[in-house]
Amino acid sequence: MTGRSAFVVVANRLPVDEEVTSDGRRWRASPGGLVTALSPVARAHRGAWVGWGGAADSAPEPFDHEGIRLHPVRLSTADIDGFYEGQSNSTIWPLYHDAVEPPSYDRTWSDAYRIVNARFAEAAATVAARGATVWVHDYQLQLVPAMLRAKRPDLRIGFFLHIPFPPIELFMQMPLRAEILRGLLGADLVGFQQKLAAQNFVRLARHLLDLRYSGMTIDVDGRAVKAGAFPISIDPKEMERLAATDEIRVRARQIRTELGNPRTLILGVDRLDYTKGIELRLDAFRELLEDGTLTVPETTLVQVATPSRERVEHYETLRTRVEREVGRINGDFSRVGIPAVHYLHQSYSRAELAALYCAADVMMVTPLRDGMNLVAKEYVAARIDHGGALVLSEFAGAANELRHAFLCNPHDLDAVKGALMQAISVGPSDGRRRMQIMQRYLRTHDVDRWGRSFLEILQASEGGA
Ligand code: GDG
Repeated sequence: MTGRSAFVVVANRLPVDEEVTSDGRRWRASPGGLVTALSPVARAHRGAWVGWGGAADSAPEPFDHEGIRLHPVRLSTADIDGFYEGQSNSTIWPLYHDAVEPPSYDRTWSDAYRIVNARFAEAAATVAARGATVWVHDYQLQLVPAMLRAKRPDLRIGFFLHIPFPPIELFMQMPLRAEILRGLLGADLVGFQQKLAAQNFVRLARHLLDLRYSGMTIDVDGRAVKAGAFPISIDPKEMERLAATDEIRVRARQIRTELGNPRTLILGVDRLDYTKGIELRLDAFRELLEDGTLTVPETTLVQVATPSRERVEHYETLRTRVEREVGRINGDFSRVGIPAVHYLHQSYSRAELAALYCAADVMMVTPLRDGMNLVAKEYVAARIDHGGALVLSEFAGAANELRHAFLCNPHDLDAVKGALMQAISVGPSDGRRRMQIMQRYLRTHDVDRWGRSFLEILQASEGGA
């Protein structure tokens, strides 16, 4: 078993993107919640990472990247269509997010999902040392735990779902429902962002497979499978450090100047995804401009919408809707040289994101449903000046922890407008107090603690044979 790893992460994507250019191949760190959260944990364990490199039909030999041994898995163009864009992002993603867009079902996607999950399980089985701990991630790989256990009963297997886990009534829509549930039950520990999600899971095990549970432990043919809530977090020190540099301070001031020094700068940073509530945020802003509560140029909205899943139909139509609405607001309310909304369909460096966080008076995080939402936590961590205010949807997992944000129901437009206006007009001492309380919370509930608490409970589980 030499060369195999005692700790293995299995995730759809490697923590890097492969770019195939005319000069050959190069790797760059990829954005996204999972990578941001997991790289430090994998590095601390000197682990291996099994995942897809991001380019079709390419799987180079394993290589080391920033202290982690990376094992690329090959996905063909057909796999990407059926497994990734189909079953993962057109069926499971919308279904698990309360079906805020209707999920699509297609038998060929289910087949592709099985085949690709088996490939990941095979790769993990090859990479893991005897008795190793394997941590499988997210909705694309829910069949992997059981497939891996069948091949390697000696392993200790954990699974963490980064997105919500739906209530029984919704989950029951899924054609692959029993297979997915059995797949997850192949793990020793199944982790969720929220307690409610973990409860949905154990109840589903009884409802669908007639399994008994006691507390949060399910009896699967004599094997104990634990479920639990492990709210993910960030490394707040990274944001604090960035925000403290002269470069970021200067850049934050420069951003405000470039925007014409508005009295109030409102910011949104999201992947361009229909779960993130970008449209309702624009609607709230438009109504406040229409009724004169807010005015341009005193107020400006900057919306960073990072390109995401562009070949999936719902995402294409969302982009059209968002861009139409931005155009409409700007047509009605911009001045020459001063747009009401700055819409940026681009990806930025961490440093530029930190500068935007530091520059913004109000951060709007208004998802219709979100497992956690790391942007909300990053914004709080970046405000080492204790300035700024956070508007946060009650339907983001982060709302259970960041109780001193201006919380709102994203399905109630008046509530969103109310929370935004409260955030804009918060007094300096109240605003400071709220930020300080949330920052103290994040310092003690960081991503290290998330990783450690999951792995401690996983190590204490029955584990492999
Ligand atoms: C899933 C769940 C859960 C965004 N734009 C850029 C960029 N980002 C970074 C942010 C943040 C991350 O991506 C986004 O994380 P979120 O948590 O907000 O959202 P998802 O991508 O949907 O993540 C979510 C998460 O997994 C972790 O479990 O919280 O609920 O949906 O870190 O800063 N990073 C860079 N450039 C960008 O343009 N560098």
